[in-house]
Amino acid sequence: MNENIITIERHILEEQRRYGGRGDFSSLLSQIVLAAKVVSAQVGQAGLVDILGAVGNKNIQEEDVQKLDVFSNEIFINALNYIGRVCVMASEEEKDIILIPEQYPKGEYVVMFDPLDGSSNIDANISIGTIFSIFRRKTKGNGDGAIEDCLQPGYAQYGAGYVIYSTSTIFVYSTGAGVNGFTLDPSVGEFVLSYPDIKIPERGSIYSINEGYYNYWKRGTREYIDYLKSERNHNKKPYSLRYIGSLVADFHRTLLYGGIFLYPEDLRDPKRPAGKLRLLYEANPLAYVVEQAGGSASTGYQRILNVVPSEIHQRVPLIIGSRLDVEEYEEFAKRNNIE
Ligand code: AHM
Ligand code: MG
Repeated sequence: MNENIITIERHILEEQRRYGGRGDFSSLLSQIVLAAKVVSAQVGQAGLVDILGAVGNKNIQEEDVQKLDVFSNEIFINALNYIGRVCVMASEEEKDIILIPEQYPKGEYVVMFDPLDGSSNIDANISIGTIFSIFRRKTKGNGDGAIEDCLQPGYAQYGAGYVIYSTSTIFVYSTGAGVNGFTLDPSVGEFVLSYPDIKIPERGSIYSINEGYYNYWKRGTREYIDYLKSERNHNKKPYSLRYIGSLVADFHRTLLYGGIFLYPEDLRDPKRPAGKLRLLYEANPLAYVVEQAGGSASTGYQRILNVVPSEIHQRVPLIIGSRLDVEEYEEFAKRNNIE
């Protein structure tokens, strides 16, 4: 094998050597990689579901065909629950925290994930993704973890990343020493380093937001988007709009090309003023990655990683991307509460 090829397993091992340790964190990451490969294989088959059997029906082998987000959720739970490295998990797909079954040992780490984000896009063959976030436990001992292990602020993350299932499957992660991206080589079933040490440009020229909600946005957000579309902005020409509506895909483009992604608070639904995205499974891990790449993530008023969660499915406005673009939005957000 060519010694210049860096597989993700080799990368995980080299990081472990650099930091020392018993390899618990490495084996946890390796299980996440394994789950991502299984989900990737299944996502690749998604277009055949209509031919082999519709969701909720039996497929041609008379097996139940599961919805892909339910399937992915189970894959991630099953990959992590028996390895003895995790004490509790939380998933966007599950109402309550997920405890490790009694028969398995409990470990030091807490894992939170969105197993298949953007799954409503599957039928249109649009990219979707998995997002994950890892903390160390706060509760003492080596028994079950608890909700307080899950409700830690994002700056305490030990590692985070995402997988994008697209023309290729790409695994991007950070453990606090930069961000690296790996592309799955399906012929050998390995992720190989393809985007070493990713850095996001300081400023971009693309904005990404669901502009259909313009009339529900607060004043600062409306004025900011008007400004980006004008020639008054820093680039002296209108920003381009790109919105896939699949967070991992919109984020991945923003990370590579620079610019800003926004899912701001809006006045659509008084019961849901903080937008749509979830702090624990979406905002925190992506905020960790973007900061490791030199970018920023904000609610508009504070750094995402400083938000102290009060419940596991908490929503939060997410403004994320190039540092100077996010800082500029924060200036406009000061006018958000002016009618
Ligand atoms: P999901 O978790 O139900 O899949 O929804 C999250 C998705 C994100 O991928 C995307 O950024 C957002 O919903 C798009 O929402 P909207 O259609 O309101 O623009
Ligand atoms: Mg989601």
